[in-house]
Amino acid sequence: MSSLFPALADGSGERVALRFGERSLTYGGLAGAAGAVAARIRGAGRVAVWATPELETAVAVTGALLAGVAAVPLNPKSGAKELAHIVNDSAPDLILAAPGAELPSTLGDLTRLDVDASGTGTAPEEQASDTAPALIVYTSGTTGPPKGAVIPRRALATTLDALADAWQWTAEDVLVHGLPLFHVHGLVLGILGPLRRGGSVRHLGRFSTEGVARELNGGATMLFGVPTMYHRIAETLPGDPELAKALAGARLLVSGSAALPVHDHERIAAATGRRVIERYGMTETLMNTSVRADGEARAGTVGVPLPGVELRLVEEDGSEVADYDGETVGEIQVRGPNLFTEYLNRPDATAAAFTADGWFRTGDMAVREPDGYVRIVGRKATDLIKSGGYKIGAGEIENALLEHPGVREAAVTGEPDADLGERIVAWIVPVDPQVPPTADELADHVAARLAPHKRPRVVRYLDALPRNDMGKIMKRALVADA
Ligand code: MCA
Ligand code: AMP
Repeated sequence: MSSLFPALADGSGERVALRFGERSLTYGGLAGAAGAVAARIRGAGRVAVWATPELETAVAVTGALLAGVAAVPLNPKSGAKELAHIVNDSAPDLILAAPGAELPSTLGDLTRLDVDASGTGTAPEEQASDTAPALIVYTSGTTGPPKGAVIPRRALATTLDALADAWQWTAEDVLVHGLPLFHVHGLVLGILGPLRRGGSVRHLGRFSTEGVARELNGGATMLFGVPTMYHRIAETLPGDPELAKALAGARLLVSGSAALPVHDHERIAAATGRRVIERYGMTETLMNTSVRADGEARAGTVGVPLPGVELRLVEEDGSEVADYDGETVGEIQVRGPNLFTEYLNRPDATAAAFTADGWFRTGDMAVREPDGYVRIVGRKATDLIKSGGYKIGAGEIENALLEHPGVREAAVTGEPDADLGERIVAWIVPVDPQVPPTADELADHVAARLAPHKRPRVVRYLDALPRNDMGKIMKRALVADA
């Protein structure tokens, strides 16, 4: 296939490609460092990447893509149980990490390769086919452990080019963000996006409104974030003229991974004169729709299908919603070159995710406005929680809680949270009601097993969980009781 990164090809670019804090790499430097990684891993089946928010993560993934080797980004805060599952399931040959990064014993004797950001290899010509796996990104479902979505090279190229069209994204753009690098948003859009355009990215290491203000006032042109980040910006704006000036001067402010509440849209517009635009995507589909840079930025919608993406709304009985009336709700189904190919080692789950004629069932419910704008109104599964932009399955948290010796029964729900969108609530029937495990103890327990963002933020204690005649937990009754 054609190259994913044309700007790396001549190996001599002086333009800055990546900046993480004080450290940066030009296109020439990145070609050398990623080329050295590619030479070391060529022929490997798969590589894991210890995806800390550092230069080395970007170099490692770029090197793997140059070599045509699939990369599995790992959350460096993953707990033992989640990490063991991902490593067993994806069976990488090697793990790439920044020198000095401490790797947990859960990784066993997996061979480690330290990434040298000052490496001096040569970017090889990319030879992998369009359908070859590029990334395997783990994503939660309603039950069971996370599944590895196999994302082909074709999907990366088409989604990034469709976004370039929608956002008039060019080599002149300098992106700023503080997103984690083990999910599609931060890694594919936030790192591979600028590299495919031949532009620049400045990563904040960790999100802060100060960092956003500094970089946008210092030449950055675009900001990507999850709604929690924009909510924190909206909260900070009234007392922070530097931040208001920074946002007012940006070319494009983009939110995604969850719905940005209209209230935050309006507060940001009022303080800066600028409208945040939303795009809608999924790990399995990459990006499906967006408000276009040359379109009307309408709060509460995710815009129109991106070039190459077929999108339809489907009713419960399988019939297609024909109306563009802003009212008739259907499940969003999508088809196109932006889709993943399969869930790794899960033919059952892959088959269930697609209709017989090849449409992917997103599980998101939406309506279409008369002019084609898509408005997401909810989600089919109540057991999926979106907190801080992370998708979290209630089932995996319940399983982890049940492994605590003080827990007899557990149910997990999401409830509205102004900052996180939804917060995770654990409903616990303790083994001993006199000495129930504390909320902190349960949060630590889940964080150590799964990941800190999956920890319950609230714990409520009950004598028994409400169940129907079949013994199934009635979660709606739990929420109503709160
Ligand atoms: C707290 N911490 C703990 C515990 N409690 N660690 C261990 N045990 C505990 N009990 C630590 C955390 O690890 C973290 O560490 C710190 O305390 C703060 O944690 P938390 O409160 O969770 O963080 P936050 O500041 O509230 O995070 C908000 C955030 C974050 C920055 C917005 O939620 C975030 O980065 N979200 C982005 C999610 C995302 O990228 N989603 C994309 C997937 P430390 O201090 O070391 O950090 S969706 C996607 O890709 C699709 C395609 C799409 O459409 O985009
Ligand atoms: P993930 O599986 O973590 O990739 O998250 C994908 C899910 O995030 C989608 O199925 C949607 O439910 C949600 N999502 C992403 N972007 C948006 C958006 N702009 N508005 C509402 N929901 C979104």
